[in-house]
Amino acid sequence: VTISDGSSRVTAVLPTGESVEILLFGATVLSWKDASGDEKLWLSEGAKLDGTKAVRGGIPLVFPVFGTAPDHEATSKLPQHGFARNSRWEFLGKSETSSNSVKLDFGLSSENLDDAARQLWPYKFGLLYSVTLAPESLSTALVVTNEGDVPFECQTLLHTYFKIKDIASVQVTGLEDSPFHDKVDGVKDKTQSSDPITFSGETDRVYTPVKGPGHPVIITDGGVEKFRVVRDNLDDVVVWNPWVDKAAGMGDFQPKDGWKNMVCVEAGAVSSWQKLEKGDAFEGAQTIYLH
Ligand code: TA6
Repeated sequence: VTISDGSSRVTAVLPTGESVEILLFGATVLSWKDASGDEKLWLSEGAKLDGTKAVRGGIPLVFPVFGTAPDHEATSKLPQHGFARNSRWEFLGKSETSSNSVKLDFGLSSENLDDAARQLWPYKFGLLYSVTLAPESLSTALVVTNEGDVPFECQTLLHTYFKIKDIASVQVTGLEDSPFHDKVDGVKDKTQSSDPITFSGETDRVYTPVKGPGHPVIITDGGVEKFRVVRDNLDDVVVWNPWVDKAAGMGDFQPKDGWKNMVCVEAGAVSSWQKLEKGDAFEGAQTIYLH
């Protein structure tokens, strides 16, 4: 395994050719390629990679709040999706889990936060984010610890942008019969039918899958299975495609018809608040298996 630890990015390449690239800003996975060099994640051509804005694409990290929470006092002043994706993380090093897989660790603590963010959310915390690359899978895991004396509540989510050929022929299965909050029309208590999810317009749904985190959520493209997402301790799955108008409205979303080539399936703990007492830890993870 070769690691190149640059000033702003870390890249790992397995002996069999698979690779992953992480931007220290936001500990954002920018790229994940299979052995043949085929890119698995969607990254906007307009994504800011200079730290001026959260990355549009790859796997941005959402913490300590999903979206905005105006009625949740402690996080009501935070920017959308919190500050983890907008902060500079430290590369803590690698551990080779085998001769042909590697785990890269990244850290962010309240000491690393800029004053503005610390003012908006004055809790002492530690985040440890691990990215594990193996020949047929990519895992990302976040451990949140309360390092202060004051309890806090948080939400966390792995905002994965999957690269697909054509959204019109994509199906997502594994969420059948599950309750969801539809953020497009605001209806909070819908239930998915026994059919797969298909896409014919803006889609923005927070599911709590009835079969639990161990049951795979599968993304097929043109009838071919491309990705299988298995979760650990992340009880919710957000499914998002901005479609034409919302893509047009995001300055960093390029090309403008790129919505046809991406789908977000996001593992998270966002439908309620995780309360961490002094010294408590919360861990949530996803493993994405290829084909
Ligand atoms: O995960 C879906 C979502 O919450 C959408 O509502 C949309 O806002 C998306 O995240 C992107 O949010 P961002 O702040 O990155 O533009």
